[in-house]
Amino acid sequence: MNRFVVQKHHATRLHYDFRLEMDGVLKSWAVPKGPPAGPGIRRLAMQVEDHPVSYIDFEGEIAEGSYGAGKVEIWDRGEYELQQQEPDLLTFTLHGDRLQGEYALVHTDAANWLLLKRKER
Ligand SMILES: [Mn+2]
Repeated sequence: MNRFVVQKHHATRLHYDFRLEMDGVLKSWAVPKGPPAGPGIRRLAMQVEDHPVSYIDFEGEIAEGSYGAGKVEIWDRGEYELQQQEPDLLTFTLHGDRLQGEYALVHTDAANWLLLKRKER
């Protein structure tokens, strides 16, 4: 299984960086309101640049004056199973400490995606 991480990032604007280990990199989305707690909630997830896999364990302080300055803490981590991988749709099951179950990322336009939790089957 591949790994995922959610890093809570206290930058100028608080957001949660949702990252999936995929194809040798961390595919990354910035989620301003954080991952949805339950089904029926859609959260804007802006795709950002891929990060190196080594970043998966990063916690700490990004220095003042650097891009993304502020504290980064690991909010959740674990493994995931990929179910569907299409250009505009990813579905996967998360096995994290906080996030458990089936989620989807749906591409809407430009860098914008929606992160949602799917109903239990
Ligand atoms: Mn960030």
